[in-house]
Amino acid sequence: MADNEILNSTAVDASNEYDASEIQVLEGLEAVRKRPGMYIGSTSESGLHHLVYEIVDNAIDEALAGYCDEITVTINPGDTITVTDNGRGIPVDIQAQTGLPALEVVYTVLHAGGKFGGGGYKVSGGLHGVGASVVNALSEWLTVQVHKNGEIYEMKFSRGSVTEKMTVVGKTDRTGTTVTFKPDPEMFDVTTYNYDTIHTRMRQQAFLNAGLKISTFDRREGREAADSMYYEGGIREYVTWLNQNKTPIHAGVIYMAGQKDDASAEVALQYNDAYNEMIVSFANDVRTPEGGMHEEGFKRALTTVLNSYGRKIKMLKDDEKVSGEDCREGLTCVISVKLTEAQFEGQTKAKLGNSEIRTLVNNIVSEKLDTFLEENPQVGR
Ligand code: 1YM
Repeated sequence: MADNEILNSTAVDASNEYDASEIQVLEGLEAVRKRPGMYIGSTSESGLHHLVYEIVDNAIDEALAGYCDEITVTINPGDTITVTDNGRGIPVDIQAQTGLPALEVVYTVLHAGGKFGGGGYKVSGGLHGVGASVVNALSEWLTVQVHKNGEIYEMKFSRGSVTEKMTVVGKTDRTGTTVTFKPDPEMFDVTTYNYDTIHTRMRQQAFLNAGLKISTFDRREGREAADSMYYEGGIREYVTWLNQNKTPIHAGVIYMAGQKDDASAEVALQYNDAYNEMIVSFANDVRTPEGGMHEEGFKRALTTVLNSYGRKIKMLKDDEKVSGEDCREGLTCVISVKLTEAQFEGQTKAKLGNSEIRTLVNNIVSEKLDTFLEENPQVGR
């Protein structure tokens, strides 16, 4: 067959919508396997762990939507991973556009997460935020079980392709999603998971999502471990935990929160008797080690409020000014903001660029910290 005939025959197939979407799916996931680093950052240990976080992010989104309060992450023998949640379960109904179960679309179409199925949007999300289909493309095999409508639905994949269509495999009286996958050794330099890395990350996610219980398990022989993280107080408890080996100079953690339009922000802080400052900031549950607008808004408000309070209680003379740095001496602070269109900037995307967040955090801290100092004068002195 001449080249143009191949092109023509493809064109004929493409006139059939189902075939056309199937070709796009395969091309999409093939692109992931060709350049995995573009989707998960790297194919080293960090990329391997990123697979877990992508699946967990979907469960956390379900928690943020208010339908899930328990997530488990298990390293199984053979370094496969199981993630479960007790949310609504990924939709299993047939999508009009594709004629396929939504579950299949979520796991086979690049960037499918959350754009359909009821106007939801992805709030949590890793640096690359690419979702379930990328994990699927980079897994030797992957199985999803959905508990929904009283039935257990199951579907299986290998390297992104469907190996078993969705079927009902049993009855259930609960709802939720369970995903088990084996990272493809053809794709990764290492395939051994580090329990501490996963445990640490999940503890951080539990601190950032108050009231969400996340449990981690290591079921590999000789390395058995189990941990359960649940923080009613969210980032307040994060600050207490960060200060555990320090000496706080006031009782209790100061907590401030607020929201405007689609964005929300919360700040927790406590001073200790050390000299260094520790500000740990997040946007959509993603760490922003280089700070950005949320940290700028916080620092500006903290300096302004402490200076005006100092003048008010005559600790400072009218012409005296305490520098921003001095205001942050001994400070331990966690800032967490959630917004729809986070702009991560800088070479390593480690900085939040949305300027409306600077205003939001500045307003919250200006207003609430001032009120706090008025009500707790002993803390200010
Ligand atoms: C262990 C991994 O993926 N949980 C999960 C995912 C979804 C839902 C619930 C869900 C979302 C929506 C409606 C909605 C997803 N659904 C989709 C899509 N856990 C895990 N739990 N009903 C259920 O967003 O409206 C993508 S992820 F797109 F199909 F809706």
